[in-house]
Amino acid sequence: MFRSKFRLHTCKIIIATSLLWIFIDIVVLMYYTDCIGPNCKAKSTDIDEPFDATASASRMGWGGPVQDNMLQRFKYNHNDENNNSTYPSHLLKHWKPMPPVREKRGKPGEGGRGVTMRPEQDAIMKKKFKENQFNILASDMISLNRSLQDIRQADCKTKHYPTLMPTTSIVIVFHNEAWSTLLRTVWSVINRSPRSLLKEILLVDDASDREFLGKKLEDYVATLPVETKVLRTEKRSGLIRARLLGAKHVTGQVITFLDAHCECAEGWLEPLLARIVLNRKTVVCPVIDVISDDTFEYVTASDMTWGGFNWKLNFRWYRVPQREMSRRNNDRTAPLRTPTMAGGLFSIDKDYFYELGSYDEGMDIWGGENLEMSFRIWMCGGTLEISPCSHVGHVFRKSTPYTFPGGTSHIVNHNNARLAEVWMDEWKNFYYAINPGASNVEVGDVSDRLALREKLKCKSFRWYLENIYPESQMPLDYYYLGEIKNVESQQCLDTMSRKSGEKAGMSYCHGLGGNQVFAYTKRSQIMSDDNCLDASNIVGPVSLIRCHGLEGNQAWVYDLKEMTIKHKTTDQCLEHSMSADQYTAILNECDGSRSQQWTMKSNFHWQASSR
Ligand SMILES: *[C@@H]1O[C@H](CO)[C@@H](O)[C@H](O)[C@H]1NC(C)=O
Ligand SMILES: *[C@@H]1O[C@H](CO)[C@@H](O)[C@H](O)[C@H]1NC(C)=O
Ligand SMILES: *[C@@H]1O[C@H](CO)[C@@H](O)[C@H](O)[C@H]1NC(C)=O
Ligand SMILES: [Mn+2]
Repeated sequence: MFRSKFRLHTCKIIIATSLLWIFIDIVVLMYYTDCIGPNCKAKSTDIDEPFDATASASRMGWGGPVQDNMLQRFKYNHNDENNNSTYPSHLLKHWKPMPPVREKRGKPGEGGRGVTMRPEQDAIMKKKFKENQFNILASDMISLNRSLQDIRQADCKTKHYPTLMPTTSIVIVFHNEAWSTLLRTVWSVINRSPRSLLKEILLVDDASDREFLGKKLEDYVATLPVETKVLRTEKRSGLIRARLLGAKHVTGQVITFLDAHCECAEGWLEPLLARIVLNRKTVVCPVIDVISDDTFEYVTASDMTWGGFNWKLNFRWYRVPQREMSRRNNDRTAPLRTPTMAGGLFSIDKDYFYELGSYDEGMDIWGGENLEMSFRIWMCGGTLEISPCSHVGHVFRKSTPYTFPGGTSHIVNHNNARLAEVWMDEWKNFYYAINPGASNVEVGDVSDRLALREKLKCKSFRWYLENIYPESQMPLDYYYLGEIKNVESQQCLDTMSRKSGEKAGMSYCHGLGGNQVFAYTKRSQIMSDDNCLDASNIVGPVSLIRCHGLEGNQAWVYDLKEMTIKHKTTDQCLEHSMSADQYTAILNECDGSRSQQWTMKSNFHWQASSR
C-alpha cells in the first residue's frame, strides 16, 4: 500500500516535470524559430514606385532604424473592442475556400510566369505599349483564368479564419482599361474568393470611350457566375467620385476596392474579412505584389514594408521598423499596423466607411485621398492594417496613360492642401514649405471636413505622430523650419534636389522654400524631407544622407548666440566654402569667423521653445 502510494507520487512528479520541460521546449522553439521552412527567406522584390495613382517617378524610400524611446512612446491600444464593433450573427455567412486554379501546362503566363514575345512583335508591342503603359500583347496572350503559384508564407496556408464572416462587394473603378487586364481582375476575384462571401462585383466606368467597354462589356459580365454590374459616371469624375458611386450600390456588408489591373492570389480575401469581423473599425489592405508591366510575370513583393509619406505628401513604402515587428512578436504572418495605405486596394466595413466620412468630396480626380483616409482612420479611432497573408498582384505602371482636365500637379496640390488643412495641424507647414506651389492653390471650403473631425472627436496629428508613426519624416518636435542662411555670404543651404549620398549645396536665398527648407529638430537633426545633414569626416564636405534618427554623424547643435551650427561628435563648425568655383557647406575647425555664422529666420514659427 505504502509502496504503491509512493510510486504513484513519484510518477506524478516525473510526469509533472516532463510536462514542464515539454512546455519550456515549446516556448523556446516558438521563440527562436519564427523563421523556418522554404518561404522564410527574405523576399527581395520591392515595389519601387508608389501606387500608380501617383504616377511619378519616385522611388522606394527606406525609413531609418528606430530610437529606443519610440518603443515607450508607443502606447496605442484598441478602444471599444467590444463596443458596437462586431457584427450581429445574421450578417455573417459560412464559407469554404475555393479550390486552387489548376495550371494549364504549356499555356503562356501560367503559374504567374512571364511571357516572352517573339522578336518580330517588338515594333507593334512598343506602339501598343503607349495606349495602356503596359504590354497589352503579353496580357492578351495570357488566360483570363490563369493559374498563379501559392506565394503565401507557409504559416498563412494553415491559418484558421473565423467560420462566419461578412459578405463583401468588390468595387473596381476603371477608365479606358484594356479588356484582358480588366477581366483577368474580375476572373481572379471569382476564382479565388469564397463564393458565399462574394456578394457582387461592381465595375465603375469613369467615362471610358473605348467601344468594347460599352455594350460588349455589359453583355459579357451578364454571363459571369457571380453577379457583376457595370455602373457608369456621366462624365469624367475621377477615382474619388467614381468610388463613391460604386460604394452607393454596394449590397454586401464590406466594400473591397480593387484596381482594374490586378490579380487576386490564393486565399486573398479571407485574411481581410477575418480582421474586419473581429472589429469592424479595421480597414485592411493586402500585400500588393507586382505584375510586370512588360512580361506580366507575377512577382511577390516584400511583406516587410509599410506605408508612409514624405513632406511633399507623397505616399512611400518604407521598411517596417523593429518596433512593429516586436509588437507582432516577430510573427510575419500577423497583421501589420501601417501608418498609411497606398489606397488602391483595401476592404472596409460599409457602414464604417460612411460613419468615417467616406471620401472628401472636395477632392478631385485622385491624389491625396489615400493619406486623407489613412489619417482619418487612425486619428478617429479606427485601425489600418496590412494583412501579410493576403496577396493581390497589381500592374505598376511607370507613368499614367491618361490625361486629366486641369493638369495633374494642380489637382494633386489642391487635394493635398485640403488634407493638410483638415488633418495635419501645424505639420501642414512642412508640406507648404517644401512645396511652395501648393500655398496658393485654391483649397476650397473645408468646413464640412473640419466639422467631421470635430464630430468624430478625432485625435490630433501630434497624437498620430507620437503613437502611430514615430518613424515619420515629419519630426514630432522641432525648433525651426525654414531657410538656413550664412551670415558672410548671405547664401542659403540648398539640397539642390540632390539624392541621399550627395553633397549639400549652397545658393542664392530665394525665400520660396522648396529645396532651401530645413527643419532643425529636437533630435538634433538638420533635415530636409527624408534626408539629413551628415558629416563623416572631421574636415570637408557635408552630405545629405537618409535620416537614421540615431544622432551620430547627423547630430548638430545650433547656438543662437554664437550663430554657429556645431557638429556634435566632432565639435567642428559648419562653414560656407567658396572653394573651387562651387559653393558648398563644409565642416571645419571653429574659428568664430562670419563664414561659420548662420541665421535661422523664417515666417514659420518656432514650434518648441529653444533651449
Ligand atoms: C461605446 O460604449 C460607450 C458606453 O460603454 C458608449 O457611451 C459609446 O457611445 C459607445 N461608442 C460607440 C461608437 O458605440
Ligand atoms: C454602431 O454605431 C453607429 C453610431 O455610433 C451606428 O450608426 C451603427 O449602425 C452601429 N453599427 C452597428 C453594427 O451596430
Ligand atoms: C474560366 O474558368 C471557368 C471555369 O473554371 C469557365 O467557365 C470560364 O469560361 C473560364 N473563362 C475563360 C475566359 O476562360
Ligand atoms: Mn493601378
